[in-house]
Amino acid sequence: MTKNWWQGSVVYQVYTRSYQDSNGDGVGDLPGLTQRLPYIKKLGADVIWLNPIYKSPDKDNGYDISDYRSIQDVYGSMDDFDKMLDTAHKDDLKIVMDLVVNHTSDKHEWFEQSRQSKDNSYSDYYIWRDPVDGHAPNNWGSYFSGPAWTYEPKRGQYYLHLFAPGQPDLNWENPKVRQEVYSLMKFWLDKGIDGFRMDVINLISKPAGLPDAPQAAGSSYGNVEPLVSDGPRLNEFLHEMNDEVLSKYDIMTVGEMPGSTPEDAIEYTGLKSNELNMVFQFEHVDLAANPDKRLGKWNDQPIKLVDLKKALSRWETELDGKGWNSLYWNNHDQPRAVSRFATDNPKYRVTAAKMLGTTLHMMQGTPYVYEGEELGETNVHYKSLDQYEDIESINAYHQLVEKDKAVDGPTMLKYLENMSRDNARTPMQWDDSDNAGFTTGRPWFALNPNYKEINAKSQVDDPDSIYNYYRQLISLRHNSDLITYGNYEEIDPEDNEVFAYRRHYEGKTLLVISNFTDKSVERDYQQADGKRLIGNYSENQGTALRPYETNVYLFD
Ligand code: TEU
Repeated sequence: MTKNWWQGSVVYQVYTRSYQDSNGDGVGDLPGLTQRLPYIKKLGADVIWLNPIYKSPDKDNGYDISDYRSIQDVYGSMDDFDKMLDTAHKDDLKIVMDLVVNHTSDKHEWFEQSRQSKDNSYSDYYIWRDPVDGHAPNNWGSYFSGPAWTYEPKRGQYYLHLFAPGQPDLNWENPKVRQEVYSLMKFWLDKGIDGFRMDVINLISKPAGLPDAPQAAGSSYGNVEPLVSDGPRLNEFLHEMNDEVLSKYDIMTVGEMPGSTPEDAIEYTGLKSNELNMVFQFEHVDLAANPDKRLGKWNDQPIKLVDLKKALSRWETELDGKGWNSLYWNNHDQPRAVSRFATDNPKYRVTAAKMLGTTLHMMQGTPYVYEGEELGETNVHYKSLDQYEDIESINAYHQLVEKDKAVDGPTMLKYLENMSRDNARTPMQWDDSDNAGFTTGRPWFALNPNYKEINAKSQVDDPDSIYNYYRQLISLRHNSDLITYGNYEEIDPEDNEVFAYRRHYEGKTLLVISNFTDKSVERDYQQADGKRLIGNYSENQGTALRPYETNVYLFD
């Protein structure tokens, strides 16, 4: 197995605006992140993935970029960025930036020009179509509700935006667009960054003819994802990007690929594919989608363990030796791990958070820890719409409750409580002082009130904390080729209480056993013959598994 630095690495994701404010304006910033690098280093992370910090009108918290070569004022200056990068590198921490090139902001100069007319040098940088019978060119719906087309009277045409109207899709069929993207990538790579997380990169190649999408009865629009993900020229575009840019640097790339399958991922990340290094797949986080197709991800149902095991095991086995996987429970788009996949009941939260960390970090792939996950931070459990700030959540409420009348308000609020991206975007909980030490000003977004109990200060020096348990998990990976490169063998796929699997490498075997329930259960996998490496109870009890108990055993 070819060994690359990013295969043995652990990535820590920083949502800068919610991480650490240094100047009291209530928004996290780069000098604040620089102050907190020692905390990330002590955790044991090797790489930091930064969500977008480029100039942006912030219609989608930075995923609508108006200038790719400058820093959003609220995060600081380019000098602050350079200082952060230099400090990180001195700490042997790598920095991966977020590349958002499926779309730009509608305030980007390219779009400002493109929308003026059909015959200027930027006219063809975006996806424009004539009206059909006075309406949008097809039935596509936006990921953020509403239509995926907006009419521009200056051109007498509609432009495509798979996300908000303020996020027009770039036209990747245009070679000039591709060269612009490669140029901006080189700008950042030549500054010394260590790679890119590529936002919805599998959506950049649109299907020929832009045909109508499947439309659920009662839905106002068609569901684009099956149609636009993994389009006809994606491999060609990624290959060209690799030839012209990626292959020239020793970097890490991870493609965010909603809707991709392991077969797709092997095409893009195949160890000989010369495209990307790994992907963020969505199979496990898209589980428990609402049976009512109009409601998509919005639901309040727990995920069945057998379904979770099937999704994660499929990616473990099908990529083994062929491609490389990313391992994550949550990020800035997903609810908090312990609330979603286990429990945030105070009686079990700590034990459950350690169990989830173990289950994921002992798998094959590069693990990603989302800020606060290492503390066992929980969903924020909002009860009213005006507490939310996320465009996706707010738009979904208005579309599904008021326009489509697909669900009543109280039910949709329960779905938001369970699934909203805002659960992950409350400011980082550093200590139990005002605003959890995140800011001395008014925070841009309210903190989770439980910061008094759940915060870094109470955990960093506590050997039994979730933070120090994650440190042990990361250290185990750093010192074990078995964990990093071993293959994966699931045990009892139909067991809906316990997630157990083995890893094998060069004659050694790892056995991981996790009880996903609040009950005590019995399971005998001959663990008595192994050496216990780590577990979330002070000692194991043979075949007995207490609520949310996890243990890892080595057989060598
Ligand atoms: O997310 C892409 C994406 O698919 C999300 O819409 C995700 O499916 C959904 O939010 C899950 O509930 C990326 C970024 O991670 C996200 O923050 C951006 O809003 C989006 O692209 C547009 O750039």
